[in-house]
Amino acid sequence: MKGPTDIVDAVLAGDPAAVARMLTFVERRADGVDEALAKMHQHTGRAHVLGLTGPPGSGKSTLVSALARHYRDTGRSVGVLAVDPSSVFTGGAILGDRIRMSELAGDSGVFIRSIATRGALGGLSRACLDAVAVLDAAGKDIVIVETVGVGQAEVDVISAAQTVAVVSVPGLGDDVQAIKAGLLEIADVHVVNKADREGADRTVAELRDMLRLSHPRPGQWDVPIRRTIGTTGQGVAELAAQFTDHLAWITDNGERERRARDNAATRIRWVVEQLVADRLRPGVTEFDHAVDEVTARHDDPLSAAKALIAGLSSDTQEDFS
Ligand SMILES: Nc1nc2c(ncn2[C@@H]2O[C@H](COP(=O)(O)OP(=O)(O)O)[C@@H](O)[C@H]2O)c(=O)[nH]1
Ligand SMILES: [Mg+2]
Repeated sequence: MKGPTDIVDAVLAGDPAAVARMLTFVERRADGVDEALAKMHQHTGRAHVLGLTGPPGSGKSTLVSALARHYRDTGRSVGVLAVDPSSVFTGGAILGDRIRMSELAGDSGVFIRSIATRGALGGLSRACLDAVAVLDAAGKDIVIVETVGVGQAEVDVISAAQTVAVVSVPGLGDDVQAIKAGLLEIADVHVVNKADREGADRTVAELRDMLRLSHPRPGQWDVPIRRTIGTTGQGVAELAAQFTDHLAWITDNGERERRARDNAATRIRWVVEQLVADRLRPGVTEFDHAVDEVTARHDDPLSAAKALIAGLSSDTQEDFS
């Protein structure tokens, strides 16, 4: 049975079966997955990572399919990650997404995967960031992450994207849903999907008012509002062009570098926490000794922890050999 490090070369070569397996390893946090990610790291940072978020039913999956088709038509390879917590309750959403996206399934230039929020060991955000890294390393030009815009984990996930699109639809009540959900701050591009429906003008106007209130300071990105019809693909090429403009803008003004640094910091902290937790746990001689000392009041938890961490520095090296 091949482990994560055995299939790194195949992933880097873009082999879809290897990519699928690596993503399963990532989801399960299989042994060796951090070593595999370490090997792939230098091959990442090339993809344009798009985050697409908005309420359930707003047409995100439909838009993702239309975007994927557009990118394929213009010769670019695409990876899609659908993070859909609603599947926890209905069991149906992921299946629905799969069927809708299966029209692209015969194309090896498109790789589509759902990440089950309940199955992701080690946290959803980590599984998702690592999965993005795998698709990036596999040579996908564009990686699209679809999430329902609820909860901190989803916001964390989407913040890892270089360009975040927030999808709204007309006629879901008086207020634009994105405003209610607190998604306004994270939008680089607003999408009003289902523009074929009544009320699209009003939704655009409401968003425009909101954006005017938070009007950009000089030198800030001016968040555009795009109308789309996901089912026909209308407006999708223009939306993709907007994403490209945004990437160019963040590249020029240093924001891309800043997001990359945030991302690197998050990943390092995850691994640091894990390495420490793995080495300092019951069953490890030094740790058990510290437990004895603290229990007997010969030592206190803070001093014991500091001593244990100080003792680590000499021998953590072996983990990376
Ligand atoms: N009328 C109309 N329906 C759309 C449009 N985009 C998507 N839909 C429909 O909206 C429903 C929900 O779409 P889906 O992509 O699953 O939404 P998601 O939950 O945000 O991923 C589906 O029945 C789509 O066919 C659109 O632009 N106009
Ligand atoms: Mg969906």
